[in-house]
Amino acid sequence: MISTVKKHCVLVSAFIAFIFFIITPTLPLIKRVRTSLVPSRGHDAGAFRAPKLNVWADLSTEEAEDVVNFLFKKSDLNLTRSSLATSHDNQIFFVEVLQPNKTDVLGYLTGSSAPPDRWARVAIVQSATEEALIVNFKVGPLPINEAAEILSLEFCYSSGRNYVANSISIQDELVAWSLSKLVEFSDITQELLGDDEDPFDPNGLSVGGRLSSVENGTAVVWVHFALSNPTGGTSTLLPQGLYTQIDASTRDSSNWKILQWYYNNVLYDTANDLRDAINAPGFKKAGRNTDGPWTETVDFSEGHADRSKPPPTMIQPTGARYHIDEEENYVSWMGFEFFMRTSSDAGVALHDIKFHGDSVIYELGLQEALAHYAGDDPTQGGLEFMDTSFYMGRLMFELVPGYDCPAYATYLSTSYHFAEKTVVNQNSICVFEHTADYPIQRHSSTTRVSVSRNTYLVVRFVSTVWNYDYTFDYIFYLDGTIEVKVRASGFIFAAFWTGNEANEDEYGFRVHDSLASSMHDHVLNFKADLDIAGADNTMVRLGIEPITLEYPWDDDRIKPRNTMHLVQRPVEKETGLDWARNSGEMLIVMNQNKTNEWGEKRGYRVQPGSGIGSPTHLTILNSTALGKSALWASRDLWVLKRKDTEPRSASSLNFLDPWDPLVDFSKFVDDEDIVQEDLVIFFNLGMHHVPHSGDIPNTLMHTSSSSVMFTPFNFHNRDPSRLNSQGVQLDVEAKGAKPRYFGQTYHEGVKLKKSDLEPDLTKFGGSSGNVSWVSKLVGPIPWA
Ligand SMILES: *[C@@H]1O[C@H](CO)[C@@H](O)[C@H](O)[C@H]1NC(C)=O
Ligand SMILES: *[C@@H]1O[C@H](CO)[C@@H](O)[C@H](O)[C@H]1NC(C)=O
Ligand SMILES: *[C@@H]1O[C@H](CO)[C@@H](O)[C@H](O)[C@H]1NC(C)=O
Ligand SMILES: *[C@@H]1O[C@H](CO)[C@@H](O)[C@H](O)[C@H]1NC(C)=O
Ligand SMILES: *[C@@H]1O[C@H](CO)[C@@H](O)[C@H](O)[C@H]1NC(C)=O
Ligand SMILES: *[C@@H]1O[C@H](CO)[C@@H](O)[C@H](O)[C@H]1NC(C)=O
Ligand SMILES: [Cu+2]
Repeated sequence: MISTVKKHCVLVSAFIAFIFFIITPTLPLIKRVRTSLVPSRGHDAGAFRAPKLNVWADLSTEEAEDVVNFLFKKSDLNLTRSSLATSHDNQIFFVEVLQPNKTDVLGYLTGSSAPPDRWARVAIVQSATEEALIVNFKVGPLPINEAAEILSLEFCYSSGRNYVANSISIQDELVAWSLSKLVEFSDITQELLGDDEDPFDPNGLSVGGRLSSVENGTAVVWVHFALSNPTGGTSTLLPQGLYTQIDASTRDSSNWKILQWYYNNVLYDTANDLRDAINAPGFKKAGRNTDGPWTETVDFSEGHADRSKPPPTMIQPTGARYHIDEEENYVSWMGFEFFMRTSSDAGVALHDIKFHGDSVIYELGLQEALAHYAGDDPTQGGLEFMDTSFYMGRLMFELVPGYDCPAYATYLSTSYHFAEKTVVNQNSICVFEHTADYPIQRHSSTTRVSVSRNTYLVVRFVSTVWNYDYTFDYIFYLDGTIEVKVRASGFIFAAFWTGNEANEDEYGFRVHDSLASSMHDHVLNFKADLDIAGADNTMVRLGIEPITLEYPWDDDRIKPRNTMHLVQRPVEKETGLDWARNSGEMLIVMNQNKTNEWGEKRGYRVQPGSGIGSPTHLTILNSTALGKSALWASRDLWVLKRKDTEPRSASSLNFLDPWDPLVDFSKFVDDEDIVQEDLVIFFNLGMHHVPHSGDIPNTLMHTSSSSVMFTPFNFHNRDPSRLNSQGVQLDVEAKGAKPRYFGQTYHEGVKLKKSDLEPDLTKFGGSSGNVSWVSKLVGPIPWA
């Protein structure tokens, strides 16, 4: 929202998932839609069909509408239509599918029972009552008929509650209050931050808030002043170094107060103290940050001479080799099969991943994406974001063909049902095959060379959470490996640089006039419900360890021998684990009851993938800001017994009550036996992000990536990629080489259209997926 006040214009907006959050006065709350995945190019829509229904699919628009109508018939909910609702009414936040219990799905997948009943889950913003809450219900079974019920939904929350106190209910009022109140301090902002700009300039000052404490659904907030930039979204690079604290710890705004001020490393108890200081001789002003070409993400100037030639690109001259059932969101490629589904908060998850008919993973998906900052000012010092609170699925915007994904990819659309409306995000998932620049296998011998191409399948989506863009990939390799990868780009959330010599470079590095980078940890939690050749599995730690041994065949002169060996240690109880130092331990999930032809237990290894270094966990111990809301972040991964009552490690509402969150992950880790049980691994991707001058204007994806791979380990009798990779064997003789191709070669007469190389982008953002509308609904973009 952009609201202008007289001199010095103060645009009050909010960049933090907290107080100012998603809800804007003129817009409905949240709402959810069925995810329909609609191919738009590159895919031969034949008669390919999934063998089963996608029982995880989100609600269709019709189902969602039925649920909404049903809710409005329940007078005890006392619902107001979102278009009319104020922050003192009850309204529908979102409607989406309630994921079925695995217990009920397994029978269906094995053919022994009917598909489980479909239920919807509903979040209601309950603000008509004295205590503002967000309350969760389940509604069903679907389709809605006389038997349909609305029931409290708490089985999936370790707190045992179905509600959380809603500190964001006061957002609208707080924004309005701040707008009117902060104008009283225009003399301060004008003196410290002012210049001759038009006071009604939309690029004027804005403020954003960070919750510094939450209690009973109300809050104390530190706000900071920044320059706003409605088009470029650069306000996180334009902090102005002035901060003030607002006490909004009651719902009644007549009790709200401006508390302290902070400027240039000095804390002032009141605004008058700051005024006195300003007027005293010798007062030192900090610098300012102003916008300019330095924040532009693109440089259109000439650059290197060779930039004028377009670079090499990937094409798909003979059509797609994967198959997608668009109705059921089911994909088949080179022996892999899986279902896709979306959720409004966590984007795309995969289900029932099989490789050559064997079960590998029942569920693979994001749970939460945390960014935790540190610094010596009141904003950075307590800043953290839990990005599902912004509804990352809904923030999956349209992908740019030819740039985000190859031109020939299949693009799928998703939809969500928020505040009685369906939002469609056009072309927000892409699926494509790609051939790596390196082979998956090669070998030269005296007379023979063999090389196999490394072709893999990618499911990709991008979630833009205000200043940050996360690109998520699920990658499938020909040997049965499955990789989960995240890369971040976008604007850093920078700190104001005061040039304080006492702690120079303690939390980051100076990157512009009065700007410092701000160290932070990214930790993204994923669930992998592994079913390695069946649901009952055991996690084995395979130690690679030094040892001193005597072998009977060794010369007495050199006995004993220093060497190394393998040690297997099954993990017997639920626990957290870290990637071993020097990779001295492999983590392998095995099925003790299924062996390969050689009598070895079939397994999949869980390992850091091809990111920058090992994935990280949270550096901060017992974070003051997070409380108990993200305890999964303290280790690299957790191995737990799967339960219907623990479907998610986190809730998008956890930030509203950090010390008594809806889902307290630590309660999942309760010492249960996990040998040959149905295991779940909650693992973290992450990076310690210490931005430097190269993060200006944007963080680059190759410096901010993290990945975990699931790789077959004795799962097969030999490498299965031999059967599906494509390549050449050369027999080299005196007369020359005789190539023998496996798979097919390209043939003459391949015709390319320009759009195969450079898609027509003039239709981008057209049809139903109006990015600007969606982003306005969501909130983060317009603040920027
Ligand atoms: C229903 O909500 C309205 C506000 O929308 C409120 O004024 C009224 O008191 C509520 N009724 C009940 C019975 O809670
Ligand atoms: C899933 O299982 C839990 C725990 O047994 C149960 O409370 C819940 O009702 C089940 N969900 C559905 C949709 O049946
Ligand atoms: C929150 O509620 C509790 C219990 O009702 C009360 O003791 C406490 O003072 C309240 N805190 C605030 C900040 O209102
Ligand atoms: C699975 O293996 C365990 C030993 O690891 C054995 O005790 C159990 O009987 C086996 N179960 C089946 C169904 O074969
Ligand atoms: C964090 O909390 C744990 C458990 O309460 C405690 O053992 C540990 O000492 C704490 N660490 C720090 C740095 O406060
Ligand atoms: C997108 O939506 C916005 C706001 O509703 C509207 O102003 C704009 O014209 C729309 N753009 C397109 C391409 O439909
Ligand atoms: Cu970062």
